[in-house]
Amino acid sequence: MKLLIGNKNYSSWSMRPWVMLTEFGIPFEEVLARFDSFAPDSTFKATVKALSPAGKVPILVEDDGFAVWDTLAIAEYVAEKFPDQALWPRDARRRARARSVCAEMHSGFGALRNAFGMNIEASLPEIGARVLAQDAAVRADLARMISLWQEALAGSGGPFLFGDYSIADAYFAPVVMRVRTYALPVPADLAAYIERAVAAKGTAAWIRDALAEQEFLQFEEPYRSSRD
Ligand SMILES: N[C@@H](CCC(=O)N[C@@H](CS)C(=O)NCC(=O)O)C(=O)O
Repeated sequence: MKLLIGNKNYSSWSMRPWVMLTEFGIPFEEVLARFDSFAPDSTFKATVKALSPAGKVPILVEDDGFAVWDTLAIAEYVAEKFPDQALWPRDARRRARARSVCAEMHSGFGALRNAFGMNIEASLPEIGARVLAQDAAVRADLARMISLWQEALAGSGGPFLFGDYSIADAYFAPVVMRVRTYALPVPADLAAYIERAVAAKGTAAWIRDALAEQEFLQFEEPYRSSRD
């Protein structure tokens, strides 16, 4: 299997399946479709559209060329392909909840995602404070995120959202990155989860690679004109 991804510092959607596959030790070959731009004539679009008409990363490609795109579809496909691995929680109700929060993440949190693009290398606490002070929709998204995490952890007893590491933790890994970059305030009881999430094998490996990229992409950087 190949996984087509974007730049690790910036590509939050790519991060999810990469972290999931790595965390569960599922072998795959990583293929980088570097972000030059998202314009129709960009190299990125040409590379990606050759595999999926949707034109976005991530894309999972089987050895015979069969492609699956869109993060949730990839997660479900891999979970079905490797049934011996508990990618989703084994318990039916926990699994349903894990799917609920992944779907909520997939289609929601637009204000938070727009205001705080993933940017693993950057440290922008002043932007975090300013946007939160000015934007009620972002505050509401953050409040919902906090209660979602707290409820999941209280229900499962941890150490991850639904007990053992699952797709849900991979799904929220890019949000954990944003909490760090923008120093978003989270209650003390979530700090330990964030530490565990950052230290988890897949996420730690992604962060290491993201920091090694050393690439500044202006079109992904609303708040900076260079790396500091
Ligand atoms: N719903 C898609 C979203 C994927 C997505 O938006 N990926 C971004 C990179 S993080 C992308 O390829 N953007 C290109 C574009 O918007 O043209 C998924 O879950 O995979």
